[in-house]
Amino acid sequence: MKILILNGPNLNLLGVREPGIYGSRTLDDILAALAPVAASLGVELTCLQSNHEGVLIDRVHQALGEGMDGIVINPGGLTHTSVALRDAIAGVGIATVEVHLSNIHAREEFRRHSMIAPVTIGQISGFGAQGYELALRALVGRPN
Ligand code: CA2
Repeated sequence: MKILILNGPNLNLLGVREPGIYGSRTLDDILAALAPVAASLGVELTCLQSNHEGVLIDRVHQALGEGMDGIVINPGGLTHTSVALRDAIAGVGIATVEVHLSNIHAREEFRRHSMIAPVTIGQISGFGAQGYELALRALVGRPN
């Protein structure tokens, strides 16, 4: 299986600022910890973080041509605003799991709504870095 791990705007700041909300691990730390899990599941990971909506959308489109089997995405703030990213995920039809480090349903009102969730197979929110591993296992283990 080939799975794309996408991280959206500002997630490059993980571990550098706001450790109280998002933890003290950097995105590189989180992705490095995911590598042995992926290997044990026989999954090939491709990872991208971008602060640009269009770059994320282009990467989702590219995933279709590459025959990706699934996408794990933390869309960052685009979660709550991006019709375009939602349309891209719906358009390619690749099974996608949405991940959030924090519990978006326990935070400000504007974070409680996700534009992305309705076009995913599920959302994992509030389990910190472990959420990426849970998402990976959910994609690999999902019934066809
Ligand atoms: O909880 C999550 O994973 C979020 O996707 C993180 C986004 C936020 O807009 C979503 O509502 C929930 C923010 C990512 C920004 O991460 C930072 C990390 C360190 C310092 C500043 C921002």
